[in-house]
Amino acid sequence: MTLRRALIAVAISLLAACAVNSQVAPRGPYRNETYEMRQTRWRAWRGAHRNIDAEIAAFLSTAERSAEIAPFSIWDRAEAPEMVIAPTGTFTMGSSEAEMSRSTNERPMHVVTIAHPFAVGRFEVTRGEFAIFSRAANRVIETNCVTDRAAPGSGPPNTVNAANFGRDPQGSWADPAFAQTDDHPVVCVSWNDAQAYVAWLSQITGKHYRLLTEAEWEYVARAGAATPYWWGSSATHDNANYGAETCCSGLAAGSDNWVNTSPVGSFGSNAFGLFDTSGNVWEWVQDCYGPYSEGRNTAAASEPDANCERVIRGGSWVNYPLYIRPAVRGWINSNFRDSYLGFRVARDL
Ligand SMILES: [Ca+2]
Ligand SMILES: [Ca+2]
Repeated sequence: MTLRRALIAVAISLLAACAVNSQVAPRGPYRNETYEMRQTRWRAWRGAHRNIDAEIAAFLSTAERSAEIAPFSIWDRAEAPEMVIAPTGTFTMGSSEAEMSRSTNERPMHVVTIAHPFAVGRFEVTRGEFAIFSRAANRVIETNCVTDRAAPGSGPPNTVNAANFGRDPQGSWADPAFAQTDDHPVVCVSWNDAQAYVAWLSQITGKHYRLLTEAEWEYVARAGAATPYWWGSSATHDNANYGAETCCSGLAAGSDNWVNTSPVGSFGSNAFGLFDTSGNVWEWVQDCYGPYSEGRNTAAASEPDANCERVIRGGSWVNYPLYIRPAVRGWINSNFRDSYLGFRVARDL
């Protein structure tokens, strides 16, 4: 084969690979769904669950809940996120010696009991869901989110502190410097924004929505798994949206077709029926950051100081594989907004 023919063959195979990739790209459940379509879908769900409180009570009063039981869904309002019930149980929080590159803040491993069942968002809160809230609550769209607009494609550094990733005068959840549709996770929202969101959800539903505690987050992210990732021992772009192998940029590879955020639910769910706990966007939790060695962050939310730095979990589209392990702990100021940082909600039962 001549060099020219060989180059053409390579080009054709690359084009074919791209075409196949785009055809088989997994898509989230909300792809191209308008708000009107969402309302229709919710009305159908609601029609089949007219007495959801009784259904929940019956579900909780039957045999001991376990990870083997299919997730039980709750969807309070068309505006609200879809939730699943997390079973009660006991798990080991933190990472084992097998996770060679782990940070010292993942130690010591310790047993945590989740004594009360609660509901948790099946997905990260989407941009569409946050937009509904923003309009309904007449929120100002805050800018100065940290993005890579000034150096597109360079990505933020592979830390949660983003020291050389710039404050963006245009950057906001409505414009995080990369393309998003309504089914992507909302980014550029602070912990304080997340608090306003759950307060609004609580108001419109009459139920108590909140952020997960840090222990609850790791419990539902593991969903019974004691391995470094919920699916096993090795990172794979077939199970999560994350970045390059080395610091610091987004990467599309395998079933992960996205350099930035992906539509929620584009990969498989864990045993509790949750999507994207690993990667896509970091997720705010309720707790102030603190070492496990002081007994902090191990059961109820640890909040010794209202102005503390809050914990973020799960890693994101820009992080390398180590950072999307369920044991990884990040922390950052509660008014910080970043294009790799969003959240997931919990609801008391
Ligand atoms: Ca990716
Ligand atoms: Ca996530």
